[in-house]
Amino acid sequence: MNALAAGVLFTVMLPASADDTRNLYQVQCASCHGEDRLGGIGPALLPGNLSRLKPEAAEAVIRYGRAASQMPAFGEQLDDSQIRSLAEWIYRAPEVEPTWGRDDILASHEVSHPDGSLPDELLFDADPLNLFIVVETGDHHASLLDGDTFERIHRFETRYALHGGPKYTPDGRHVFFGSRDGWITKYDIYNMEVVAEVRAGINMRNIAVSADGRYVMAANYLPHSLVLFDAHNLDLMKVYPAVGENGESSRVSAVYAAPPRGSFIAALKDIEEVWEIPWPLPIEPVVSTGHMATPLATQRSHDTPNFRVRRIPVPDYLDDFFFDLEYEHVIGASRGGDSDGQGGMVVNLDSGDKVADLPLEGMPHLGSGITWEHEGRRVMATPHLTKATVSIIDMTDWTVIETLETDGPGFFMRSHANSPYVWVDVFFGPNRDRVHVIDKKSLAIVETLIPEPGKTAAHVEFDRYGDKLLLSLWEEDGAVIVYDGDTLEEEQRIPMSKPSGKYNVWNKTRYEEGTSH
Ligand code: DHE
Repeated sequence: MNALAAGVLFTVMLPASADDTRNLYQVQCASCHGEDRLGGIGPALLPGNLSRLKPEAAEAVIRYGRAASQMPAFGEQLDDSQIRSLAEWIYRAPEVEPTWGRDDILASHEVSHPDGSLPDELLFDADPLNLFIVVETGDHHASLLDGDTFERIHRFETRYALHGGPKYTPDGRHVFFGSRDGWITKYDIYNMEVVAEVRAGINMRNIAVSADGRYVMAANYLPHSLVLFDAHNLDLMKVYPAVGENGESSRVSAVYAAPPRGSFIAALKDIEEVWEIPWPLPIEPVVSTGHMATPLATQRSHDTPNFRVRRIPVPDYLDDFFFDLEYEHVIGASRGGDSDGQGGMVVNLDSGDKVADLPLEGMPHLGSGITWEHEGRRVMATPHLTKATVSIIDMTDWTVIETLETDGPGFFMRSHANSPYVWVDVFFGPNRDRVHVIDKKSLAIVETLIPEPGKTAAHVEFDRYGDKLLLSLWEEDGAVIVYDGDTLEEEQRIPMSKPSGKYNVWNKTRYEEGTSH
């Protein structure tokens, strides 16, 4: 071996020093995971957040990237020793243990327009129940669109890296945004003003708003907590440390409002428990369409005091989940910690019993599942994050009745009660520019659209009538495309900066079939 080759070999084998690794982390990882590993667009990289990920699996994620996330593969850029040292680095205890408690939350709280201080009339002329909010992740803005004309009414700056669906109050006047770095922003749509903000955590998953619009719950990865706010001015009400019956603490996978139960439902990522937290029931139902028509007060099936946690033990961790229309069952999937999903299960939320296993390989993305009536039975469909299929499940007996082959793994599915079609994107792989249209009757793919060759097309949302729909060209110089829901013809393009999710006020506040809740 010549000296040069020996030198190269020596360099490769030499373990990186702490300073090298610190620098490497700052150059390669910090822009997404935060300079202090506290999270940003990517999750926090601290021992408490990595308890379900083995160090070998962390190396594999650095080398090959992570499916269904923005985490790219570094195998081409970094050599083995660099990857190993980075993987070791992220399991080291941080120099200063990050905390975000009551005092930090209170200190971050700002109310620019106290509840009731702004006029009650809209400042623009549009149907307030057919508006869309479009989140533009490219330059951290949101656009307010008229759902009848598709004119942009307003464009405004948001917090950095919003994630998950913004949540509306039932009257559609206010919307709450959640950012990955823990900020909750309350925005008055009628007056087009931010009215209050608070930081609930360091690394937040999502937020939920109670069906009466009076409470906001935030789910955090870091710290391990749920945080309850009064929705009027985002005043802090309660911090729930996410600690299981066994004393171990956990990240919170996500929290959702379950209107027919009058409660928040949260799944814990590192503990085999689901939590139910009831809010005080109003006398009358707030929303009176579809499955929401039954008076709420008659529906609570247990007597847990308001805002107290009811623990529901489950047979596996729940990373991703979905509910049936009555919110009687949670349909959950564990991602197995090491990235490949093992399948799903159905758990009765009252008894806590597992009622079915779902044979769904390839990481079903249940969070974007949707349901519709098919031949007198309710079915649900879910894309898979690591497999080019869509699974359709009969919700009466939980059997898989159809598996559709797609052009690549998908992320989001969407429909509307008035639409004959279901839309599913191809989010991963070489066919990211394609979107499939599935016929709800024949359960077959009837059309594959390529709105712009080579550009990612993803995430659909219908208008309140199910007539038109919006599709994102998910690029920095992207656009939202308006389609006719029946002819599937493109009608209009509205330029946007990496538009991600789109959220129609009517569909969200009425918990319309076919959309995310
Ligand atoms: Fe999301 C919703 C979890 C990665 C864009 N995503 C959600 C929700 C959860 C979730 C639990 C429901 C929250 C809600 O609406 O209240 N997302 C996860 C993950 O675990 C995952 C796979 C890894 C992670 O890093 O968190 C993940 N998500 C992404 C992305 O990489 C996406 C494509 C880009 C981004 O902005 O980070 C992304 N997620 C979205 C969007 C929604 C969402 C646009 C809302 C969809 C809707 O229609 O309601």
